[in-house]
Amino acid sequence: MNTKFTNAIVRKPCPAMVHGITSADLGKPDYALALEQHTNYVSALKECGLNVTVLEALNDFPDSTFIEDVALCTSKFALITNPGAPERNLEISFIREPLQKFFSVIEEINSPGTLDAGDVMMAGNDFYIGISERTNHKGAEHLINILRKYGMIGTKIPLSTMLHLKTGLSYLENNNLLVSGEFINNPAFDKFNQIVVDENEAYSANSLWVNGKVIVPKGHSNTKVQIENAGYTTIEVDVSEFQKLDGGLSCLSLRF
Ligand code: CIR
Repeated sequence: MNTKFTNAIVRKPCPAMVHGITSADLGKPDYALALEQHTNYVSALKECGLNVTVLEALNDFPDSTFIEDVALCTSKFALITNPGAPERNLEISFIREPLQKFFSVIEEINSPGTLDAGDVMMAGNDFYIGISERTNHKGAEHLINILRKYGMIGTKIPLSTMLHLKTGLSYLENNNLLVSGEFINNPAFDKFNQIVVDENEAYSANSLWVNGKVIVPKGHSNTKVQIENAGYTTIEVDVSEFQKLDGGLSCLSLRF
């Protein structure tokens, strides 16, 4: 099955993003620069052929621009998650309506299960689900049961240091997987052709395949060259202000 995306949903960053959750120690984001970078990110998605719906900023939710965490979009259904960080949990109230424009079936994860979709990596009909500080076993098992209804498979991957599964892994289609840190040599990923990300470019393990092109965070030339050597065209986008909040390229959109 060849994946092809036609749409993306993004949410503009809000001024309160400077108070977002972070472990990065890279300083506070510059809001004006973040807005500019977000615009460039949207342009890159359009360059990959996507129609992009840009949702208004949610001023009460500093991390709401990381829209990937609140929903999972598959070829058969959309799912509203139950984010594991209490200060982010209510972001889900604002995603149902935009999803309803595109999906007739919307599933959801309920408490006590928690799930951030940054912990979910789709590889065709196989979904890998990180067990993290945000996603618990109950949330992952609930998702696995939902996937099964649609003929899809979910596998749990326990995390030890990463925030989210996709902090350290990106599926580039064609059986190619970008891997870093704790995921290197994990037997769960043996079947993939692995592109191992240099430790000093670890942030670029979150790169983004969209319709044959790969968006790479600016300043990670080694990863960029490795991805190009694997046969992809790359697009560089600077997302430094989002990195300051532990967010990467995939976190900034839903693609389907
Ligand atoms: C958070 O801690 O929730 C945000 N500051 C960053 C979320 C990044 N999202 C992702 O990796 N999918």
